[in-house]
Amino acid sequence: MTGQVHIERERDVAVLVIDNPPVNAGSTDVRRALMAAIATVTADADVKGAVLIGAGRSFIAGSDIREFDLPLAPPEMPQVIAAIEAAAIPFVAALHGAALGGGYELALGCDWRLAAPGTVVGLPETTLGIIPGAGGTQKLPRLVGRPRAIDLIATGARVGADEALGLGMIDAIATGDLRQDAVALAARVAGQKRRVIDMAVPDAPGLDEAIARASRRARPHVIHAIDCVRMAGSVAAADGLAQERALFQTLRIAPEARALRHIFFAERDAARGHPDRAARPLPVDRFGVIGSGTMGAGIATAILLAGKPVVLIDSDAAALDRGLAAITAALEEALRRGKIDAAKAQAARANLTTSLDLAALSACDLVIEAVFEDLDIKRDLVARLDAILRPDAILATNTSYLDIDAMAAATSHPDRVIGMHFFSPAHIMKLLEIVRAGQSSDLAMATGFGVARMLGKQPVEAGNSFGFIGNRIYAAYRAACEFMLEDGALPQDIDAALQEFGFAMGPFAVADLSGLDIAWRMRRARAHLRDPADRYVDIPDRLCEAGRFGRKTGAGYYRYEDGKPRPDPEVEAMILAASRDRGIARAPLAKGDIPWRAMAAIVNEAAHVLSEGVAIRPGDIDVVLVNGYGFPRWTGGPVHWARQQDVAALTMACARAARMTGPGHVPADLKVLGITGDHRS
Ligand code: 3H9
Repeated sequence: MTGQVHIERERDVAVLVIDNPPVNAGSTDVRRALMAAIATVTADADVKGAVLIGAGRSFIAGSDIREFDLPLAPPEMPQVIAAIEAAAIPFVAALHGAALGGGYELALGCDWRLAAPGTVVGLPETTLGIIPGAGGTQKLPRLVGRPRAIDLIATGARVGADEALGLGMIDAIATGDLRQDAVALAARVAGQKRRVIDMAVPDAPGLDEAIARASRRARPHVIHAIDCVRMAGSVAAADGLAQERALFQTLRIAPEARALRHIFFAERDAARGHPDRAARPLPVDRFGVIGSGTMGAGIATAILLAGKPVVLIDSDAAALDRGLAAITAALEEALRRGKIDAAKAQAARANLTTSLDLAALSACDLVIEAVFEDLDIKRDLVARLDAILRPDAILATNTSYLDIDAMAAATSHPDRVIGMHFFSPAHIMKLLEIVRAGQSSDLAMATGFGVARMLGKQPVEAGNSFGFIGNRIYAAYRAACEFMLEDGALPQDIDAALQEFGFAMGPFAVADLSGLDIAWRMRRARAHLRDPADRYVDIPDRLCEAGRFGRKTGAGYYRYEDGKPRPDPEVEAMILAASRDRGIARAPLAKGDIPWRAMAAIVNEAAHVLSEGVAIRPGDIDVVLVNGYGFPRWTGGPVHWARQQDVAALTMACARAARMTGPGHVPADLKVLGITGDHRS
């Protein structure tokens, strides 16, 4: 044994077992141990071949990205790979679990690649703001051609074993025991070397198209990755490898890669929920969903796609039929896109039961209600479920805003009530806020997190506050954008500036897409709760009064022609009138002011959300905004972004954002978010 690599012998084949739980990340210690083990086996004249294999659940999930903020200690991965390539004996990479990034590059340094069924291989570095740094951009094109290599590297695709075999990324899939098959292969090819780096880059059609596809809206590091792949085969191999490595080293410590690493770890932290929670999730096999509208049908689809049975309930037969049609269409789409195979699609359809009668939920382990967003309707439903659900069943509400304590008070098991706030379309969007109401038990919360994992969602724990984490912060952001409308900007100015900042869409394009009428209805229902001293922008009300509900009516903040948004002079006139009626002298906003004001509102609200305990970690806020609200991932989320700004300027902007909202709004203490000025990179 050499540190984290054990050497075992199977006759004249040496098996190097990499053992660095949980995922065998390629840390400095692993690289050192590998280097020493390679030296040992290559110095042993009795060893005719070697197998590299991972202990535990993976081959190597990639380089240890926790080490990426610091200078990398020797030996670096390219040196380890060079030692394998220089060896006289063949090396077989025996892959299982994940062989990603540096792990797959290590496999590309071996002479043969054998994978267990279910292995995932690929070069996901671009998702972390970097490019492959140990030969990936130079070797993958030699196996799959440059166009396909560009597609795979630019998207960071994780490729299943069958597809990888078809593409040539691996040589074979093990039919028996992976280790034994790999040892047999190494013995069979004793004396042969087959270095990928020595192979020619095959001519493959479609290079220009692949470059165009991958370059669309690409971040700068992706463009670097494309350039490296283009270089493969057209420069000497050593030069290609050296250029790739130099770029990797520069990108690794750049702000964007740091931000993406932050969000990588924040997502994993968030998925744990409250750190003090000891309860283990209850097993959930039978699900019920009440309400077959857009959300209910989407949630039912998500459950079916995870291979679990669902009972879908609606009190209205026509609505139930519509829900069923939506689910059938979503499953067909998943089949068409290759997300499931025909057998899984058929099993999913067979797993769906519909009923008009709540009594059909009596055997369910978890029931998610997604009925109309009205507290009285929900309370009445919850009360009726008391007599139907098993006393140990968990009841989750998919409300976006309503008070879950008020709902839980209608049942005799309030400890079993939690919020599960899905995002639309629920079978596609990854974010899932798991909401802890006043009496939610640890068991119910742990079960909510367990279910989120089962559904492949990104869970984040939230407290029971109006709008939870995401909608509450988004409301502050939208309000700040509406203030800017009144102060001098037009929807298209604000949308363009925020898109340029990195948002997937501007707030007014988003509002048009989701429909202005829903928020209008809610504003009217809650009008009595509004502080009359708060600044209230009535432009959205004016739009709704004019029948402009957004895309679905062909007009909202924009006019839609052939589905495309166009600035509308009628809207401009309404906005000018609104400013005039409030006595506001409009003045154009500087371009940089728009994102700055919007971000100050977000950061201020985020700090309130954290100090009130609605979010339990600053990083959870980043995870919510990035996964549910189109916030640019490459900034690391609003909190990480805020930590890179000038503290005094941001503090002033946040105070101004609070002041502008109304006298009842106070500037938050940004220190709770860790905004101290020490994080700037
Ligand atoms: C790279 O390789 C660059 C090279 O080109 C450079 C060459 C020199 N580092 O996700 P999970 C931790 S860049 C450090 O919950 P799953 C993770 O934080 C890398 N830690 O499990 C968690 O820790 P904790 C390219 C890592 O089963 C634990 O492992 N590779 C790394 O749901 C379990 O993770 C990638 O981008 C890492 N690389 O998913 C792959 N990976 O328990 C990144 C994981 O303390 N990893 N951890 O919270 C993944 O995609 C998933 O972790 C994986 C397992 C699919 C492997």
